[in-house]
Amino acid sequence: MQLLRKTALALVAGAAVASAQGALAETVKVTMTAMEKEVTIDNKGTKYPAWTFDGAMPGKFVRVHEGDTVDFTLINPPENKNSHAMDFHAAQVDVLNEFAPVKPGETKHFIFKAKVPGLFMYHCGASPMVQHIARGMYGAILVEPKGGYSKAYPKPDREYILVQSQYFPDADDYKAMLENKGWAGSLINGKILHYDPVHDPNASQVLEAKPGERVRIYFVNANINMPVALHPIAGIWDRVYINGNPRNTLYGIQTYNVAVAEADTFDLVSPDDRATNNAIVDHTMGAALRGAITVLMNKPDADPGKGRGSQLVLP
Ligand SMILES: [Cu+2]
Repeated sequence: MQLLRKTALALVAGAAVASAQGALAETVKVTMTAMEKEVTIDNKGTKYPAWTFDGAMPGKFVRVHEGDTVDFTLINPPENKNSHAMDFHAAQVDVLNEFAPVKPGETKHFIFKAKVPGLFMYHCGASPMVQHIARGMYGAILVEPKGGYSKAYPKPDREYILVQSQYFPDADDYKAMLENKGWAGSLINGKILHYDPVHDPNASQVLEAKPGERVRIYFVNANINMPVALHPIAGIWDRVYINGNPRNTLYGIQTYNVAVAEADTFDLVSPDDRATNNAIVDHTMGAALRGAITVLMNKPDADPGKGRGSQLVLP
């Protein structure tokens, strides 16, 4: 009787541990539909024949936790003309299997475990890949570290996602894209000077925070050929988490070079005793002046919703 009771207790204890672990690691279902569809690439309404995930350029922001299983489905509807694919940089799988192209009318399903924390790019890998990325099939996936926030990775007051890419007006000339010829714009979250009313009177959005708040920028370089020299004008990056992983932290950085297909996380803390503005730029001047400038206003009456909840990617 005594032995039976001990065994039962051990089983209960074992089940409790198992369910605690189960509660921590989740399966996150993510479904995307490849859509060949026109989008707007600037603040005045210029149209572009994009290829997209779910009709938006960049595709939606995916946020999971280290240890989660991502259960992914890519739908390529029959009305599309091209094969498409999904390549999550956060996955460790088989390029010839999970990342294989999906023909129009077909659907692909795969799962992967997000084992490495950080910020990662995702993109379409169908051929010619240069064209599928240049036409808009890219986005960001954040794998939050298992330990959560800590001294090494403080909780931010605001979070924003910025994805930079190159705009090639001739959407069919993928050879020019390969040679970096004819790129006419730098897109931030899909638009030239998206959040810069200083240089574009048609821009209506800026990032906002209160003075002294810790603003976390999740930055993805989805360019075709060019690294990004990310610099916060009138500020200094308090921290740069290389690949978005708190184990790779740099402090007090003016400019950080983000390689093509790299994603890094940047913390900026403005002075707490006055209102200020920063311009987050690709200091590569040809890219900045083609559209890679983003204004961050640090002011006491900052919109409380911006950089929180559903407003991490501003429209
Ligand atoms: Cu594609």
